[in-house]
Amino acid sequence: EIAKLPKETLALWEKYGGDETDDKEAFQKSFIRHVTTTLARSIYNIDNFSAYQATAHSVRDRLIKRWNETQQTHTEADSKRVYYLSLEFLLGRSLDNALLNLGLKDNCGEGVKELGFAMEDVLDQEVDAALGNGGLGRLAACYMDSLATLDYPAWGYGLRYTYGIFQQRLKDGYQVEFPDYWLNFDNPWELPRLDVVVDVKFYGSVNRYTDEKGRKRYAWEGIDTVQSVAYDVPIPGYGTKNCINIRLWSSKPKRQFDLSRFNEGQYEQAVQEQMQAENITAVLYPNDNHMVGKELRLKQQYFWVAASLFDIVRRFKKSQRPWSHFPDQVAIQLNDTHPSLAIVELQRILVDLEGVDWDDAWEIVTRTFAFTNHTILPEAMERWPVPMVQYLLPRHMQIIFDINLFFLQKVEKAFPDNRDLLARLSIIEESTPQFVRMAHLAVVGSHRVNGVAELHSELIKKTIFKDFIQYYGNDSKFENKTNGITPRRWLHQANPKLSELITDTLGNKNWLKNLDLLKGLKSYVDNKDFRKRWVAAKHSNKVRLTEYIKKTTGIIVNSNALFDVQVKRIHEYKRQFMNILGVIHRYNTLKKMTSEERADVVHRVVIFGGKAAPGYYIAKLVIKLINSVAEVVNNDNSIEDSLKVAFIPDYNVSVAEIIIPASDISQHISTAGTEASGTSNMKFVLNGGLILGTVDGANIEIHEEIGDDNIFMFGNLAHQVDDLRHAHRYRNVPMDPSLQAVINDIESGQFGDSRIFAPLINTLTLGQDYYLISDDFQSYLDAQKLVDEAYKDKEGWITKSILCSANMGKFSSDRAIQEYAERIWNIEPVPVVTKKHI
Ligand code: F55
Repeated sequence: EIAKLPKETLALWEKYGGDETDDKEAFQKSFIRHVTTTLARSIYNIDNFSAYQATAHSVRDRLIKRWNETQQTHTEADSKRVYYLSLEFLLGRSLDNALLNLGLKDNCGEGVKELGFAMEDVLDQEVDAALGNGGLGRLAACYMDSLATLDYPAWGYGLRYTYGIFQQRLKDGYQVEFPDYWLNFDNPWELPRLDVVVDVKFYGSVNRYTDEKGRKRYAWEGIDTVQSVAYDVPIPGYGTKNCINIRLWSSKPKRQFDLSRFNEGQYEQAVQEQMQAENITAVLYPNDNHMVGKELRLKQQYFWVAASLFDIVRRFKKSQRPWSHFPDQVAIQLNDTHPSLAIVELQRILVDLEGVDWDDAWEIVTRTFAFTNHTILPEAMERWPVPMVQYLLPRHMQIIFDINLFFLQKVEKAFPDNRDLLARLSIIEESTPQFVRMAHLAVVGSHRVNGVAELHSELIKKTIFKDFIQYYGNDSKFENKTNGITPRRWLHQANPKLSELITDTLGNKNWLKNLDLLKGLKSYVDNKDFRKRWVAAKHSNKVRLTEYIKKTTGIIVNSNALFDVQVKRIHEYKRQFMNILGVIHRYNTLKKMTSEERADVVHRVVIFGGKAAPGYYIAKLVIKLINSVAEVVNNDNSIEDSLKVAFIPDYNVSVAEIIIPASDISQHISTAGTEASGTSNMKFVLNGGLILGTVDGANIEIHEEIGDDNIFMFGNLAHQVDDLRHAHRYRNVPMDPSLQAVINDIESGQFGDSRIFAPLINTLTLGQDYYLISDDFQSYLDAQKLVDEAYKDKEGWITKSILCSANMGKFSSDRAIQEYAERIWNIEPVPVVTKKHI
């Protein structure tokens, strides 16, 4: 109680609190203080890494102040909050982003320079926070940036993995994985909240009893308790004081040791319990778009969901409102099905612990949750064996059965005697053993379900959720929310030259908060000086990438060549295989040409990057093939540097920031209907790179925004896929002749021992070409030809590049978040008022 403090005490707080101002001198003072106290070093032994740490800690001090003010403001306002539950937050580096968003960049840059360091080198010391696989995790990070920037009272909840996504190295052209022990050198971007601890139970049994009102009640007696400790990651908004929080949970044993066992000399068992608890948040599962049914993964999910809901409910209870107000105070967004147990956990809290009647509780639950689907690939659908759920979470399993029963009873009423419909809609798959279909649970437990691009949102209604449409109707529950990306990181930070040009041209930085303003660039498309600076920015990004390629692969490429990029997780549906097959076709075409003929062709550098899941054999073979082709092509002097191939190792957020601004063409060539949205496609085009893509995901909407002249689209359409697959399965479809020629080249040993690649080639033959490479190959080669032709017209290409960027306003994550806020969460911004330091 501040009011009860003596005047003198208050005066001291006012006098000495909050001296971390934003001017250069104050920054330098804190830098030196952190070198000497936090790091226990001095001017005599400080290197770039210490300079990074001192800078980071100085920025952290200022972040924490804003974070505190934000939390106080939100507590006082006590308005509705949104909670974004995501098992992955792929944040990347934080220092540059914090400097930019706090408006400290210039003062800090100068301050650091005067103290003897180059800011670029300092920024380069930071290790990525890589707590995610790919698109889904990076989307969560972009959304947190926009939530903060738009002043929304929002929280993220996730897990603090000790090991993020593995580091990728290459040996003999093969991927090898190394652990990503990112916390090795302390993490200045987290605030350990060792006092915020939640007990999470597992296993045990369920007891039935009659309560004082004579109602049948159930109580779960868990036997294995693990502690969940909060680590808070502040996320500053751009051009606002708002600084929101991502709360990451870390597991630790409830008791340090089982002392009785320890005393009995059973040291190993005593330590084992401790290790099992710590195991829960040890490692991020490295699969994207693929489900692995390991019990530890299910434990991760419940551990995270239980701690997060305890926290959310505790916060709600402070305001002493009735439970019926819960959905007016709390919106919870489920990032894919990974947190679907939250639906069950909230129902359990309300019914078992708070004594709310089942139907009232279920109304509260369904009004609270909304669910985002990111894929329709069958192998990615989460299904958990009923016996596993029963053993780990016996009460939750009962509740799932009850949720299902009451749901199916309603369906039965609407569609009497339609048993097939009931079976198809059921949350339980009636196989042996039975499975819990997490996507069905998420749909039934949410008031809104959204896909992540227009085509994808239509497809989910026709495929995986078709039967739900029959029951709920077409327009009630299912919506589209096309993904977005934050222009702060993906243009301003990653491409400072282009950003500066845009700001100079438009006269201010307002475009960073309102990306639609980029269309103002269109009137400069013929301005000579503007075009010159545009090209110069692109070229300097290509030079930067050229140096990076040399440093990481030893391959020397020409920065004047066309840079053709495909960087994303390696997956059969994304068809990096088709890309490298196209490269082989190009190579052998070039080899057949005379020197004079070759003088006319556009020189290309084909750049690949991306990780394969460690257990994904075919994806790993694709990496090997790319490197084998690169080896041959790059060392063949006969083609006179007209083609180079580079696989950049360890693709991650920071590497993306170097690659994306340097591309001329990027490839987004998934089999139509398989890539839900894609988000890097947006990043490339925003940076003035063109797309070579299929009619899939957000490519379609990008095409709509930027127009026919500025994109290269090819291939079969989503509605044709089923028929084509059917044909491959039951008829003898001859392979496309150009593709057959390329396959023959590989099999002839042109790229080394061809036996290595047999399983990969078999996917096209024995595997019935499930991803339809043969069907799209000719149209792909034709589109590549058009790219070459267009690139020869230098001036025409510059125009395309400018118009690409200028028309990308729609794909800001600010637009996406505003749509979620208005249509799904029903939340309002809460601007942060600057508090005094008391
Ligand atoms: C990770 C773990 C599991 Cl169990 C399943 C999926 C993933 C995952 O990483 N998915 C993912 O990244 N999906 C992607 O989401 C993006 C954001 O919506 C989309 O743009 C992209 O199309 C989709 O593949």
